[in-house]
Amino acid sequence: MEKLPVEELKGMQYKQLKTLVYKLYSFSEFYHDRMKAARVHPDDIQCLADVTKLPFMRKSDLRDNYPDKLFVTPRDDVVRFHASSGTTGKSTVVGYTQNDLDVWSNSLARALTSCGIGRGDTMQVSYGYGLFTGGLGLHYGSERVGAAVLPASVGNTERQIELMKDMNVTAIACTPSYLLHMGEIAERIGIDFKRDTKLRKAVLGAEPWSEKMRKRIENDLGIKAYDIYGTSELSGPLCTECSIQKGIHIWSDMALIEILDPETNEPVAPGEKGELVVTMLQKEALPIIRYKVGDITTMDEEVCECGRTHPRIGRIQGRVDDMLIIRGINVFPSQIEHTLMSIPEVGAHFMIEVDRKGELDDILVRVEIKKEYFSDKINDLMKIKHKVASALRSSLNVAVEVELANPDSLPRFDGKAKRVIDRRKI
Ligand code: DLL
Repeated sequence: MEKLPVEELKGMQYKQLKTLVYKLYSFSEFYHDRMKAARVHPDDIQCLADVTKLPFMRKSDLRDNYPDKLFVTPRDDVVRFHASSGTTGKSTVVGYTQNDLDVWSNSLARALTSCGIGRGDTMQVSYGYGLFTGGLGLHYGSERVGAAVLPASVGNTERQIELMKDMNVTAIACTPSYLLHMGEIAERIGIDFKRDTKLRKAVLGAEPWSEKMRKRIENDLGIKAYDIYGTSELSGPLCTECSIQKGIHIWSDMALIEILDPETNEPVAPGEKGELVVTMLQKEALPIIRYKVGDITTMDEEVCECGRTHPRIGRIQGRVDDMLIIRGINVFPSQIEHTLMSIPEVGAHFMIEVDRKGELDDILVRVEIKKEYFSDKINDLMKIKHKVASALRSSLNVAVEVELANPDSLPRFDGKAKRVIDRRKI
């Protein structure tokens, strides 16, 4: 499958697309109405390029149909849920049939194999297990290639390093910043990754990172670092670079990708950057057609030096929206605003400051308190501060530092408010 001639792959994609569109037009009210509104009928899909006739899907569609109104299989066929941050207070929920889980694991199994990870490897999965797709996704993918999985999840870094050493871990899956953080802690406790551990490969993603960061990881820690990409709406972590490391292979039998100009929605010229738009060809519980992911990248359709014929996307170069990724968790400023505005003591103005402390992201939210709640008693102010911090923690799933500001002290904006200051350099 990975080396099928491109024309054969495209022919297969066309058949899959046609079947999917017929199915959704007939059985999903949402897609039926969307297609009607866009004046497109399944019969209009006559070739693969006709995918452009189909309407787009956005994260807001998932939010507006919270939690599971876009699911098309009977509820009893759903065997797993995951969720990621939405743009407001509500999460985006995704669901999987057993077949969806199998396809997802197979996608990762191919990907891990292409990075040289398999039987004989011990894979430490240091992505969060739970609603986030990283932990369980990599767990099942790694098991499928016969690696032994150490489901470490996140946190307790010293114990993670100790286990890594004692269990002869050879590969790790985590965010690039967490691996660098582990490196720092290891140094502090006198462990040298190169000398004292067997760790030699890492699949790193879920947040933006750069070639510079790759070099640091490879040189300082002696670990070959591969980029891994995915989003919860597409299933979770899906695809990685192969050993050639010239882009991330997106498996054509599972996903049909387009790169569009985010303003005009027209395809960009080959090799140019634009927004990634994905149609998942095999998803059952929560089908995804022309999903505007919001990530900016490029596409290369040339057959790879590794022999794989499936197209590759380049490094993610940014977002079309204002989504922040804090320690691998997606955070929308609108979500912060939503939470703050539901707290009576908080005024209308706030600022979000993002920085790197050591290797890890750090987020500070400065909020003005309303005049009537302002007090000179430290105790009263501490209570408000804790209330705000715990509300943000539970809605965003990341720890947030909170600083209370005097009424009327934070910046006001004439035009578009610029509430986010991101000082991180990657
Ligand atoms: O982050 C799934 C994942 C888990 C990917 C583990 C890789 C490894 P979400 O939480 O839905 O899913 O966040 C998806 O994270 O739209 C990108 O903006 C960003 N992202 C993911 N991988 C990369 C990467 C997971 N390799 C969002 N480089 C995506 C840059 C990435 N950004």
